Amino acid sequence: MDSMNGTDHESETPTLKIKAFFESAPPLKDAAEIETKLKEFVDRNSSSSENGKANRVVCVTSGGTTVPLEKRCVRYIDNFSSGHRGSASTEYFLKAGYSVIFLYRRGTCQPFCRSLPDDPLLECFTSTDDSSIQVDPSHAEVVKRAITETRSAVNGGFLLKLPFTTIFEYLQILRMIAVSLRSLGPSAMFYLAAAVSDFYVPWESMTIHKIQSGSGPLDMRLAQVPKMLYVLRNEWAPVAFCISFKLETDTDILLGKADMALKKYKMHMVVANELSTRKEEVIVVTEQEKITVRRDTTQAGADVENPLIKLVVDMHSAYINHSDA
Ligand code: 9Z3
Repeated sequence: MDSMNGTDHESETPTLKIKAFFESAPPLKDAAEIETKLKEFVDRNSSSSENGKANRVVCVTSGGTTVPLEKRCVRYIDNFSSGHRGSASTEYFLKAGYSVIFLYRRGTCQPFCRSLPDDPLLECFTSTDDSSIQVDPSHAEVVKRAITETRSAVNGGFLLKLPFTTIFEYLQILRMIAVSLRSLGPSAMFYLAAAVSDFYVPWESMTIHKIQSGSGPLDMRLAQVPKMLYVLRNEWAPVAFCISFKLETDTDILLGKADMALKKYKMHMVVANELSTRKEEVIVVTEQEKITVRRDTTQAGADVENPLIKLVVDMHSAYINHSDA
């Protein structure tokens, strides 16, 4: 498969590359519904603050994007992410008074559901003789928390959950969110924990039907996904506070790559993490400093997202104060 229909995308600006990406992407089926939900959410958070300032709103992205190999997709390439980072962070942001747009990969970990077993329906509930359903007492507390906290956040208008599966859906919804959060100025934040594919098969060069194995080994050339961090900062939401994540498996290159992302995409903060230690520690990279954030190992069940979100909230406060001045 050839890169972007043979056009010379290396010589194009990131803006042109992203334009080509969106023009060729299959349109979202539920775009109008997402638009309505976003409008309601943003209106509510623009007008509900007591001090006349907009509420703080963060878009948390979570889970990995898929890259379909066929239009009638049987096979796809996936990026690893359980969604734990995004869902845990969402809980702490809500606790800190933020409203959250949770852009998540279908089927990955959800806020307030992290303590549920793998198969909650079968493991937490029992069907009694009179055919009513009961929660198994050993799971009652986690089930209750999952239901009450989620409903309270969603019904209160503090949590909007939007699912994606493919890279095409992810980037189109992210753009819609960014544009709709513009009116909130520096009170808006992007916390981009989703694992986003760097390579994809452009829709127009993708085969319709399932690729056949009969013709031997498969040769495939993937196009580069245009760096949406660039357009996010420069066009979609230039005033929002932006945090991206950098994931590597080789610690020797991790900080160098995080530094590069910080400068190249003008991020306010890059959270560097290594795959095997990501639940223990992360390194927050800013223009001024590098701060290692660790999970409190003396506390049972403590996670790294708790201190991380405290730091992020402080830095966002400083950013808002600086913008006001
Ligand atoms: C991360 O680095 C996240 O922290 C993890 C979280 C995906 C490792 P889990 O969901 O894991 O808790 O299991 N996310 C960003 C990964 C990524 O794709 N970053 C891009 C890159 O490294 C930049 S957008 O190039």
